[in-house]
Amino acid sequence: MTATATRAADLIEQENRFGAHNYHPLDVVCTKGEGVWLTDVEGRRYMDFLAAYSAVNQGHNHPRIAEAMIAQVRTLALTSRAFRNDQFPPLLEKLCRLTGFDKALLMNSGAEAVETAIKAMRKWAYDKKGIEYGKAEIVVADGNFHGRTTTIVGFSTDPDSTSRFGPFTPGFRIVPYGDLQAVEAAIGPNTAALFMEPIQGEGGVVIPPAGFLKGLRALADKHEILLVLDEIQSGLGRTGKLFAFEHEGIRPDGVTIGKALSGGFYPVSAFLANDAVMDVFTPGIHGSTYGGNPLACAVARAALEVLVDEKLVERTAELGAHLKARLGSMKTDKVKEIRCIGLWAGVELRPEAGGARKFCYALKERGMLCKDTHVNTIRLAPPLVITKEQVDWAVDQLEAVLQG
Ligand code: IF1
Repeated sequence: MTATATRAADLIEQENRFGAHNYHPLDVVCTKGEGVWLTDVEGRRYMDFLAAYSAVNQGHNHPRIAEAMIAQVRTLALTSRAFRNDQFPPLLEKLCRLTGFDKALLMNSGAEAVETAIKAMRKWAYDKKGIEYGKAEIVVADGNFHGRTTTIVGFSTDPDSTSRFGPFTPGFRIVPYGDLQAVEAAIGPNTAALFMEPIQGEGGVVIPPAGFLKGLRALADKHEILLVLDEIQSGLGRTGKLFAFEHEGIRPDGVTIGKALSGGFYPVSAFLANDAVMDVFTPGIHGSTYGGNPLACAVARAALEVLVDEKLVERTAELGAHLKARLGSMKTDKVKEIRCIGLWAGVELRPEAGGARKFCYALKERGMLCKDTHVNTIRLAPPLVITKEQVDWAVDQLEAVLQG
């Protein structure tokens, strides 16, 4: 095996030989991306219906973001926050003006934004709410996915995530997702905050009952605790709104974003909040070497500009309604339930269908890439630049494999 191996089988063997086996990917070796398309090393083209878990909402290798990245990388890539840089302030202002939050704190991966939110919720509880130090509790939902750090997987209910990685961080109360009574029952004198996804992605695009987010807001207000939402996957257009929480006309006290914040070019994440929460952070108590670096900021600014200038949120609302209608009229006896919001769908199959993965393989043969989740669900999440004709083509392929 040499480093110049080109055929897919050689690359897969090389990966298996030298890489940790912490994933089980579909055997498609991608080498090029453009818009909704991925091309593999054998020159086959696929329509990407995963969009890197919503990181490439703007489409693969968007030329405008690529230009911004190349220009910045040739100028200045990293200073660390020990010094200031000229790309950071304009991104902060753009983020705050676009989202309506007072302040932004920049990190890299989604998990780091979530860790930042956890620190903010706890410190707010001690500094502002007067909870006894070390006692703060955060109410979270079962079926959640918030990342892979040891603290975050400690409040996961997915046995794959928690795997034998304990002992875990205390201070989390897990309640059934969508159950407001259970949320209220879990709130006690030491509760700092409610922290959830407004729609659960890994759960298979689980949309909570109508009124759930509104109810969370009301409970947080009643008990004078924070409501913080993880919009790392649901945010920045995926559901046909900039944020999923807008569907219920509420505003959380803080939100985590990541993924599409860089359009897939670079890991950029952020915790956004109002001053009353963000001012718990004082110099030296939190940060990251790469957080807010000039390259990340230039890329994120371009990625946000593309989202706005190409009206991707509005497009998604329109095309999402079309996708939902088309999925709903598929002729197949294999589907148990379809959950769809914006350009995001979980097609849950009946257990008798034999699992979602074989259908993902069949779709790959037809030139469409998507990912199964929780055994029986095919998850659909194309780049938001997809056209109506492409949506139609994709649903035709899905219907065909589900009839087979
Ligand atoms: C993997 C899932 C998606 C997220 C939310 C935080 C993070 C994520 C709501 C952490 C990350 C990813 C990570 C990816 C698979 C993926 C995923 F299936 F596992 F749940 F998208 F659906 N909050 N989601 O969805 O962000 O630290 O990864 O940047 O392979 O682990 P990160």
